[in-house]
Amino acid sequence: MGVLVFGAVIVMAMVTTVASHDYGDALTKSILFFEGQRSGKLPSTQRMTWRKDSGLRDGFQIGVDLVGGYYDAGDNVKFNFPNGILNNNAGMELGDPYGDHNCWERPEDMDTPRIPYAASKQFPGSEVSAEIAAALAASSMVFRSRNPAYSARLLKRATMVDEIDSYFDFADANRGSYNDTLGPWVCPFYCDFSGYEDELIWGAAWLYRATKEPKYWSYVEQNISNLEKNVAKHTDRVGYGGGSFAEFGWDTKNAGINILVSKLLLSNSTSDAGPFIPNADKFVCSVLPESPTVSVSYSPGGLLFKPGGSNLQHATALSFLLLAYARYSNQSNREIHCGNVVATPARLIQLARRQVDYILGTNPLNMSYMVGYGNKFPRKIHHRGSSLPSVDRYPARINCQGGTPYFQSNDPNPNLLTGAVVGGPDNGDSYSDSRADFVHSEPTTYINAPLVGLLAYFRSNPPL
Ligand SMILES: *[C@@H]1O[C@H](CO)[C@@H](O)[C@H](O)[C@H]1NC(C)=O
Ligand SMILES: *[C@@H]1O[C@H](CO)[C@@H](O)[C@H](O)[C@H]1NC(C)=O
Ligand SMILES: *[C@@H]1O[C@H](CO)[C@@H](O)[C@H](O)[C@H]1NC(C)=O
Ligand SMILES: *[C@@H]1O[C@H](CO)[C@@H](O)[C@H](O)[C@H]1NC(C)=O
Ligand SMILES: CC(=O)N[C@H]1CO[C@H](CO)[C@@H](O)[C@@H]1O
Repeated sequence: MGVLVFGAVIVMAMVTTVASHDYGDALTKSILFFEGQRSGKLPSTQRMTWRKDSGLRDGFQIGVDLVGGYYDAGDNVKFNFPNGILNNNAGMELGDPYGDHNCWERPEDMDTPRIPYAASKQFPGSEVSAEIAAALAASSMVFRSRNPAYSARLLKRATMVDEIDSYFDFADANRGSYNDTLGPWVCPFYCDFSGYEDELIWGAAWLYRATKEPKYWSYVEQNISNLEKNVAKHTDRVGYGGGSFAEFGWDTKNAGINILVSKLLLSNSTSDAGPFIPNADKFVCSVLPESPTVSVSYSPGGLLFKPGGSNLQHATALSFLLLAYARYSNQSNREIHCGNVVATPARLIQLARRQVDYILGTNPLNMSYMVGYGNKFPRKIHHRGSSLPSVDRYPARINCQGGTPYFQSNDPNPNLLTGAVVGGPDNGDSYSDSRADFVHSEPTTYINAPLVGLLAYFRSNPPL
């Protein structure tokens, strides 16, 4: 009897594991990850306690306080383009990426030059400034009901900043790419291949949603056709069969713009769809596996693949858009047609959930790609802080080259960067768990960011 009950419990547990994931647990962890990426003075509420204060003099050499913000990935540079996170002024990047990448050092010990790069009239960086405006506008909406004062402050920063009139106006008035301004300081790290025009429209679209000011809507409407004329420029220098409408990530915003604007148009039957809804539909058809115009690929185990490094950034970012568009389409009762194939909102949500489940362990290796979720997950992630002993355990400084033995070690990382999602498996569903293989083993803020949104949805809308 005892054995039977025990057996039944095991079978039930197995069924539960296969059928669904603990999205709430994964959501909590996906947010916790960002605490491990924090730079500057850590708050007293810091839960990832193996991390300590770092970069406490960032910006001081130019007399500006640039302390704080986030490290974008497994290194100690604050690249602001993929993060879109405000420090002060129009900070574009902080750190010397070459010096930093040549060292394997804890952020708490780093001693490579902390060079600040800020956008100005002479040194434009429209994509970074416009991305910051978009991030501020979107965040102001998130905090509007819970913390109206903070929300108002965020919006004010997007639309009105110190000596700069507004991040958006500054980006638009001083047009130029940070790619040209900073050259080798951002390329090959975060080269902007798609230009800054998409970020200007993206910034205007978010500002329109946050403020409802007609000038931002005019900006979107008047410039979108130029944007769509540009043939897809390639992310990470890798050729790709999709069009501009199929691109979405830290560089190219096109699909995000179309879906964001579609939400406004779908809820307003009097307005003209313009190029937005048709292009949003084309995006869906480029992702749906059964679509005749699919341009992404899928591994045998079902994971979405697109050219370019850190593949899970594509799986999370595109799934997030599919989910958002499915919900807008459902609210307005429409289906998407890809040739003869009909994409219902339910099908798009199912596809997005399939990607999330794959990441959490429903895959041929039964491996979760989120550190600390499930019992089989990456142990040797490409992340300096996670792989070196913590300051608590080893208070003495570990210098630039002093970290090399830890990088080369076959031991698992001593510090769990809980919630970090790595670049992921190869397109044959294999994963080597190698610290040196950064394309697959490095976590990044832009893999996790869209995943937070997906997990929040699946946490409150579990599968039937
Ligand atoms: C950014 O710089 C890289 C390297 O010089 C170049 O290949 C790329 O085309 C540039 N992007 C744009 C939009 O000009
Ligand atoms: C709906 O669209 C029309 C035409 O574009 C516009 O004048 C109107 O303000 C929109 N209504 C809402 C509620 O957004
Ligand atoms: C789709 O819309 C229906 C009717 O408005 C609603 O009941 C349902 O919850 C929606 N489904 C999703 C997945 O949003
Ligand atoms: C993954 O889990 C399934 C179901 O429990 C099992 O049949 C399979 O052998 C496992 N695969 C690996 C590689 O562990
Ligand atoms: C980046 C860009 O081309 N912006 C244009 C958007 O539309 C306005 C109004 O037509 C133009 O003044 C901008 O130059």
